[in-house]
Amino acid sequence: MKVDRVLVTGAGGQLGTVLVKTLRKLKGVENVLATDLHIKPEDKGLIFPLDATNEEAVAEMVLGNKITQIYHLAAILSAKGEEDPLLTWNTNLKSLFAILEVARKYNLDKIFFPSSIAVFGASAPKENTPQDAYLDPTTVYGTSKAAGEQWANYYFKKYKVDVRSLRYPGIIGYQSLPGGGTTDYAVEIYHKAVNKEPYICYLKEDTTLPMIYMNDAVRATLELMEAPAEKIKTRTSYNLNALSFTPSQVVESIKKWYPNFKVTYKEDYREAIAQSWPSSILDTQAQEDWQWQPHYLLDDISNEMITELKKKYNLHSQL
Ligand code: VAH
Repeated sequence: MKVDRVLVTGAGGQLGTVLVKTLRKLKGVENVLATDLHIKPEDKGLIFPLDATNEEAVAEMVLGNKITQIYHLAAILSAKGEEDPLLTWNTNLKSLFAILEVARKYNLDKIFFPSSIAVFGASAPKENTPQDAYLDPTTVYGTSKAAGEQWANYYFKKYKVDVRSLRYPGIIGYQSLPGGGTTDYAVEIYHKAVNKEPYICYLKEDTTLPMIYMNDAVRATLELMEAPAEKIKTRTSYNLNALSFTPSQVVESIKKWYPNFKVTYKEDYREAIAQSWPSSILDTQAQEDWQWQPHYLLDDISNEMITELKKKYNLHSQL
């Protein structure tokens, strides 16, 4: 039976950290190659250096390791992306082209390309944003993901490259810190709570955003990628829904564990980005095509985040 050999780019990132561990459990450690542009000291020997914008380097890594699938997570996210728009565009698109060209030239089995709710803008319905809403993103990151979706669809239609994609909401997990996103508050806030420190939230307390717990996000990714090709009817990117909440709602949830948790609100430039995104997402196609169903609600997320972060900070003796 053919063995899947997987390359992950952006493996040191928030999602990559967990996806690599899960893929290794599924496919075998020896069959999952984790790469990133920058290697944290603790990841030396576990994650290998790769500039995903360099097609030659990607091809060498793929051929040298007999790779059959690529999960291309490397990207500059929404908030950080606004600091240097052209770098964001070049990084996000040049790396996607490198991956798509290597997949085409060497006939790889499957490619995963993460998109985001950041592809939506003012023209999309704010509530229950549908799969086929008009895309007018307000950030370079969102623009790069909207363009990337079209290129994924093109490579599927023209070259039969099996590219699959999800429009992730904000991802919340305890295993890794997010970097440069607009939804990062929803992770930072739990770290502050378990350390009994106050938190200054950079979004307004009533700004609703679509979110997903890491375990659901990783399961959705693998369920999409393991689904038979004929079930995948959307080759741009699937809307993915789990839950939506405001900062004040997550504070109320956390207060069930930390009644004295203090949060103040001091909005910054990320509030305008958040305001341009949907409050909730309709993912009918994902439900119909590959039976997507989320599991985690807000209190389930708080329960697991707090339990695991207390262990991470050695606070299990905490009352
Ligand atoms: C960001 N976490 O904030 C990412 C994500 C929907 C948000 O794309 O940029």
